[in-house]
Amino acid sequence: MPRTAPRICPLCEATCGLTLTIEGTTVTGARGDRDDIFSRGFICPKGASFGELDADPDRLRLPLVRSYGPDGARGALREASWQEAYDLIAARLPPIAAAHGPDSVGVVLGNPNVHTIAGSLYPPLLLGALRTRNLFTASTLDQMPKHVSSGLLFGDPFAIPVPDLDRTDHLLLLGANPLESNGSLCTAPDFPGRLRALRARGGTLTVVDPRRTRTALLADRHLAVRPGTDALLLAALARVLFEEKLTDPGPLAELTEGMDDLREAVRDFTPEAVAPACDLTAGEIRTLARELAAAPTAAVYGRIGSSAVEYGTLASWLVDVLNLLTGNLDRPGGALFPLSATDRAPRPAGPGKGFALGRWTSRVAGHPEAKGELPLAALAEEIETPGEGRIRAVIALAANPVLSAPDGDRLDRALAGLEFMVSVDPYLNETSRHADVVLPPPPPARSAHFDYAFNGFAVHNQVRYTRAAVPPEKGQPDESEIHARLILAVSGAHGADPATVDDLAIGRELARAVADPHTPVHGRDPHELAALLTGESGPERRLDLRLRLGPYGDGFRTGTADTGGAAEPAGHTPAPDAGGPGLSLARLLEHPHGIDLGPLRPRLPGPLRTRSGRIELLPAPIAADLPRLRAALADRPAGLVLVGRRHLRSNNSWLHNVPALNGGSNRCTLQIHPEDAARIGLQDGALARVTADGGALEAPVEITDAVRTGVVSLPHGWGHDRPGTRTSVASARPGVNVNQLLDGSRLDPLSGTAVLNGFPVELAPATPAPTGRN
Ligand SMILES: Nc1nc2c(c(=O)[nH]1)N[C@H]1C(S)=C(S)[C@@H](COP(=O)(O)OP(=O)(O)OC[C@H]3O[C@@H](n4cnc5c(=O)[nH]c(N)nc54)[C@H](O)[C@@H]3O)O[C@H]1N2
Ligand SMILES: Nc1nc2c(c(=O)[nH]1)N[C@H]1C(S)=C(S)[C@@H](COP(=O)(O)OP(=O)(O)OC[C@H]3O[C@@H](n4cnc5c(=O)[nH]c(N)nc54)[C@H](O)[C@@H]3O)O[C@H]1N2
Ligand code: SF4
Ligand SMILES: [Mo]
Repeated sequence: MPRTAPRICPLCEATCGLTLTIEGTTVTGARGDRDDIFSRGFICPKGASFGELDADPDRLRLPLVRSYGPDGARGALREASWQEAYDLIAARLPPIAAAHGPDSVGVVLGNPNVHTIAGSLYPPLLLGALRTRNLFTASTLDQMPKHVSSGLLFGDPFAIPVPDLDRTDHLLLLGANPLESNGSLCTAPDFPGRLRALRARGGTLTVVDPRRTRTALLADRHLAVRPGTDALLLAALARVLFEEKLTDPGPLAELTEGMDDLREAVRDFTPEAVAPACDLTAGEIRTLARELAAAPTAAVYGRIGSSAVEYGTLASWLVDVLNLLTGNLDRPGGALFPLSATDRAPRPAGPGKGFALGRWTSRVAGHPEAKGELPLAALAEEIETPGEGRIRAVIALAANPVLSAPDGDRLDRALAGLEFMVSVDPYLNETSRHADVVLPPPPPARSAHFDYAFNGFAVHNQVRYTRAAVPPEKGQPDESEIHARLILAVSGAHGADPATVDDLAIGRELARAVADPHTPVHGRDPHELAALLTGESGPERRLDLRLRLGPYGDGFRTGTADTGGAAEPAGHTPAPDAGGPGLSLARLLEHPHGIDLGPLRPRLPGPLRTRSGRIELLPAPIAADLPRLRAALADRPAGLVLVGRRHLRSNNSWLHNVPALNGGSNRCTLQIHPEDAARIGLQDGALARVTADGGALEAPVEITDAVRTGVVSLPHGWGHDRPGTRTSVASARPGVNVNQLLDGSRLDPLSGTAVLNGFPVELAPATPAPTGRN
């Protein structure tokens, strides 16, 4: 008899609720959960393929460990028991750190960590155990510019305002294509529907993108900007607002410092000055600024195409500067700070610790750290370059940097030369094939799901939790246990009960909470509180703890669990004890389709952690980077530049092994405008040779006027043609790795983020073009 079970989709940031159909232990179907309080039945083709992904025969079921020759030479990978796998880690990794210091172990965290409970809860503990400064994550291929700009503006790199999609009158969207990506740093199931609703209620949508994307087709206005120039455009918008006296920060004026300096800083960026560089007209820019100021409410929102670019931090900063200047920061219909159920409960406003950049630098190139991370683009050189502090071992959690980061060939060689490597990954792929131990997490149906990360970027406050829909296979640990045992193995406690890791984490969090006068548990006994936690597992107890101490939590007060009052976060009411939803794990489990915590509300000054306790509009590192942008006013590159793109049926590098998602229009083609194709002599479907400063590749040409002239586009995540992987479907249609065109030297300097969009390329027909035609 088939049964159904709810499961939040882990495949993108939209976090849709799915209803899985399960026969025995097999997922035979997935549809949108109409009762989900947030996604209301929305689903996309990836979510619909959940069963196929879950049952992928290439997925690893058992750990792989490497055999070594008598001389210690690295041999092949073979299946092994979990015990053998952890034993090998415990035997090999700690001695490397002991002999060469903590920095000799590098940690790489990939994107799926933000989609799993394990990836949200355990990496901080792993890093604490290792004490390495060599941390590299997908953020430096993605949103690090936003963390840096938020850190500088608001004092907290996680204080990221999200556009109030459902209430705004005017959305200016730059470098995002939510009709394919379903949104990012803006968790909104059915983003397309929400954009259509914006249009339907008379709102305005402007899309800035060098490609006429499906999102652009939905817009009132599409500006096909020249790639990499969004910061110029945004600076010009600010310039117009000042010049035409259209700035009106409202109540935030009191809370802001640096307004006069900001006005001076953008003075040179007149629409006339930036227009030629952006390839827009000054009139278009002025109109945009006036409309932004005139709209009853408006939100500016920028994502990957304005982030993983040359001036990514400046563009990310200007997005919020514009929201503030137009009075839209922290007001309904504008851009607001979400308050998730596992955030720290709001506390009294006041000066904070602030945000510092460059507290240390990378060993080889001297890149400054940002948010405790070094640029992923610098990983290969940190492994290859001899000397003290060289990375000799790597732990990669849910990461495939050989495809996702610049110059995968070099990284490929570097990883092959490591003394030891561990991957926690369900696939034997381009990166994990270098590991000495691969630890595979169970398929998603067998994992519980909670969105620690994305609830904090959601357009509506809500909370949902789904337990594993299918029980684990005998002997298969869940990913949290894998992480916990890995932590024990690297920290000299190999073999201890993995629950000790959770107990330690709970003990630490409770000790902090009871010592903090702003928590409801101040002064209470942490042991008594720990004993009150419920849940079937360590990670569930940890979730219970976060929920109960969070802004909507029951605060471990007895008798509050049944108040049933409105979902009012504690910190928003004058008296935090006045009630609230009284969240706890037990309470959440009573609501399998989630609990609505209400629309986003103004929260400032609450989120501010700057040293001044105010919004610091023109932080020094930003001011110091502006001359670089000023120099770009003179840029008029004549050649072609390359930008990326996403497809609805893709997910970075790792969904190409699901047959239903690989094929059709989801192809690794080089999109080029007909005029450019004709000039270079490229034929549709023929191979083009693409050359850039990092290398060359050949890709099939797709001629389309959806991409503007002067720009070509290749998607990332392809290039599945390396030996030694086990991804049969992906390997049969490998595509090419766009990141092979990069050598890792192009970075946004403040954030260390790789410039993945808007870098120069040269094109030629891969085979001599037939003459006498066209
Ligand atoms: N040129 C170009 N390059 C880009 C981008 C671009 O736009 N253009 N985008 C960048 C962005 S935004 C990102 S986020 C990065 C992503 O970069 P990565 O995080 O390195 O890449 P992913 O393809 O997301 O793969 C992550 C790995 O996680 C594994 N995995 C999947 N599910 C799980 C799980 O539940 N647990 C564990 N342990 N592992 C799992 C997959 O098998 C895969 O090996 O790529 C970046 N690279
Ligand atoms: N289907 C699917 N969904 C995904 C992913 C996926 O791989 N596939 N990946 C997930 C991840 S990790 C992330 S970070 C998000 C990203 O989510 P989005 O930021 O929405 O990513 P994209 O769809 O790549 O859209 C970026 C757009 O920027 C444009 N662009 C490129 N360069 C420039 C520029 O210089 N200026 C401007 N204005 N635009 C530019 C590109 O043409 C592209 O349309 O998507 C997530 N969701
Ligand atoms: S939009 Fe994202 S979360 Fe929703 S079903 Fe598709 S992949 Fe899953
Ligand atoms: Mo990403």
